[in-house]
Amino acid sequence: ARTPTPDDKFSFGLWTVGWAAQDQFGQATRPALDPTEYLPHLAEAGAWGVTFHDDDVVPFGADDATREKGFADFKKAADAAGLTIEMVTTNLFSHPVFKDGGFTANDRSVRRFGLRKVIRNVDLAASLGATTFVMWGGREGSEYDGAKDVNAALDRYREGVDTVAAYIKSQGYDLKIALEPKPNEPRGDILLPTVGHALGFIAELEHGDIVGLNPETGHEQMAGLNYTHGIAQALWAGKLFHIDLNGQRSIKYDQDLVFGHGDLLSAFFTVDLIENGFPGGGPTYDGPRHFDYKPSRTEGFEGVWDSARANMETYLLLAEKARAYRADPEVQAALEASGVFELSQPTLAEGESLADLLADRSAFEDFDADASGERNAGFVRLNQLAIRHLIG
Ligand code: GLT
Ligand code: MN
Ligand code: MN
Ligand code: MN
Repeated sequence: ARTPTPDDKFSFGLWTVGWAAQDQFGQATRPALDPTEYLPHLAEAGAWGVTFHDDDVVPFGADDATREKGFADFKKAADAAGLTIEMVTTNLFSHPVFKDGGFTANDRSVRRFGLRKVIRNVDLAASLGATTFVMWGGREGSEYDGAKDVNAALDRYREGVDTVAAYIKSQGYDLKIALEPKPNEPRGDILLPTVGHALGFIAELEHGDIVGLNPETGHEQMAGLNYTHGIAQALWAGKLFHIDLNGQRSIKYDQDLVFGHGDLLSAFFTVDLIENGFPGGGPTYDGPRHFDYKPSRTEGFEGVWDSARANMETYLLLAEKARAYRADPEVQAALEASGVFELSQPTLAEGESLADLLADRSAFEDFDADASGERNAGFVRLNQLAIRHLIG
């Protein structure tokens, strides 16, 4: 159960294992290989899928012939390795032209250029059979509050996403857009900083039915937020279209560690939710288990493949633990005793009106709030059972 199979639907961004480890302070520590060279290694490690930005495969500004050949070669290599191209995304952040954003740059000509780049990439994604189109707006934001009209920026963001979504529909592509929130880095502050902000944005779209989320573990945790709760609310809203799993230790720069190498207990409950669903039932996630991590700068190629494997192994180990946790009668009894299942019961009975509630003396006048307040919830005991399964 610790050896990944295609059924596990593990996928990797090409930019993860392909990262040459150049950072803000130092040069690359690994050479960049030809994009196609990563694919057999990913497949051998146990991956089922691969994802990429346009510019990961063909350099920015390449002429049409180079571009066509680059993507054709890549598709051929993916097929040969048996890897599915499940998601494609656009680089609207590396070239200096995007220094103030793609869809929300103050400069209108940049926005028109960015939109053209994305539309071209949508055609590519559809032609390669991808079903998710991620939009990470890393440069959509500002360093200085006075330099960005946020009202206008959100109007332009909506205009951009709606234009792309309408185009997808008009072409009949089997493609959904997944917005990826991040609070900061590379911009001082990024628009749509969290899952919640992005859900609020999607509700304002005209074509929001095909727009959902691609939440990344570390991005929520950089904001001090609970990733498992974030994907839970996205699920509840019917908007969990894709996930970026990785590791992060507390509020600091984006670490992109291996999944589980950050907050392990949080990772356990993330896997528990993805694999086992909510305790009381409800919507479930069926999409790729996509990793967006960076092999640490200290690693050579051996470490690149060790770390790729580590993501999948950690996920499978946690899935094993989470299954045992849910199947444990003691856990089930503790969930019951803690009222976790009771939460699925509506607060008003079926057919009960507010007038009925107001007339129910047992709900208020005769209710013993003090006694209720003294009740032991048993949540700590329940959590310790999770710890026992995790490290016992
Ligand atoms: C970039 C970013 C990631 C996004 C990728 C998709 S690119 O590496 O840090 O979180 O998922 O654009
Ligand atoms: Mn990240
Ligand atoms: Mn990243
Ligand atoms: Mn990501």
